[in-house]
Amino acid sequence: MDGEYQKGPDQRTVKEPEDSFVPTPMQVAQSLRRFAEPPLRAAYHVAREVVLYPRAQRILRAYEAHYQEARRVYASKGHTMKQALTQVLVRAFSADKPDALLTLPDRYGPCVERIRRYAQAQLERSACCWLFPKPPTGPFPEAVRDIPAVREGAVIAVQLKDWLSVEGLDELCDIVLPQLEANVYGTHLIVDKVYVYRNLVSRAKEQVSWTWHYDNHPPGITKLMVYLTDVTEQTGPFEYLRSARTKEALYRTPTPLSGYGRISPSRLQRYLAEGYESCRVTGPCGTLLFFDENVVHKANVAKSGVRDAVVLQIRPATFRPERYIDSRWTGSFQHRDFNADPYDTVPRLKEGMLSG
Ligand SMILES: O=C(O)CCC(=O)C(=O)O
Ligand SMILES: [Fe+2]
Repeated sequence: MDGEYQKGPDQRTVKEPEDSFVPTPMQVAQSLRRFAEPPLRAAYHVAREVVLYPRAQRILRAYEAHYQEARRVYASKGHTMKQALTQVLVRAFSADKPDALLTLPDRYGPCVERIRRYAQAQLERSACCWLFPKPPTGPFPEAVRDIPAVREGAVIAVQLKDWLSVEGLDELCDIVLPQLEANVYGTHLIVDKVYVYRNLVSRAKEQVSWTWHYDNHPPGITKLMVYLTDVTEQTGPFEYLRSARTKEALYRTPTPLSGYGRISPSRLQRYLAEGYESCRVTGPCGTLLFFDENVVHKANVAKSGVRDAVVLQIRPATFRPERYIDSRWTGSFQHRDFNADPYDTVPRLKEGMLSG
């Protein structure tokens, strides 16, 4: 290994995205066929792809250049990469399994316990949370469990509103992120998003992250997920697709701007027929998952119990942050997934979201 972090996935696992902006003759034919059906919608899709293609390519190039600059800055301060990870894909860590890439020291357990206690208390109070999908507006009773839509199983997840005051997160970052800076990225890192949420037992239709997808973000943006409850097959584990033979996760090349990359049921069937299998990550409270957002994955609705988790979306930075989590560069559910300009670290509200 030459110390280079190669983000590019193993060619064997690369699949072209369904919504790729590089139209193959087949896609062009499909687009033309769509004109004959619901004409306005098809015309909209074709026009959108044509208009967005150069912009999507510019974003990918800008992220790549930004990453190179972030590595130059990190190296210029005398930091060296201790080892390099060729591909992030999906990795699970726990305190009792030593791993050269990431060591979880003794203070990790108490740190997770602090986060767990805080998150659990907040996720039970209606005033502290958003519900997904959003039920008709309140007034809501004080306890989340008493909200009629929750009792009826119409809610999939409860999301914490205030990501900045979660106790223990700074310490979690101080434990994990310096190791990822030195062992994976070779750059300084910032926490771009904090998501704390609970997957509930629900009979609502699986949607967005609860269907098979890849996040479709520029390379270099990854996620750390820490389970805050014991997670079994029943309580809504993280699930991903991997090769049944090599156990390597399935990676999809991103095409930013076209939304999250949904994997259709027929596409999933094809993957399974081609030798991929699904893997549900179970484990005790404190299990830590580090994953590339462009692996094919999904969240699960709990069949019993609940699953609480904190997710940190991280990205390289061209500066050394005083704190990894800071409202100057950290956002949450109400913010856009990523900014088109990699140097723009300000959390930008999603359209239609009010601050706070
Ligand atoms: O909650 C989960 O298990 C997965 C959520 C997800 O899709 C993501 O964090 O990108
Ligand atoms: Fe996702």
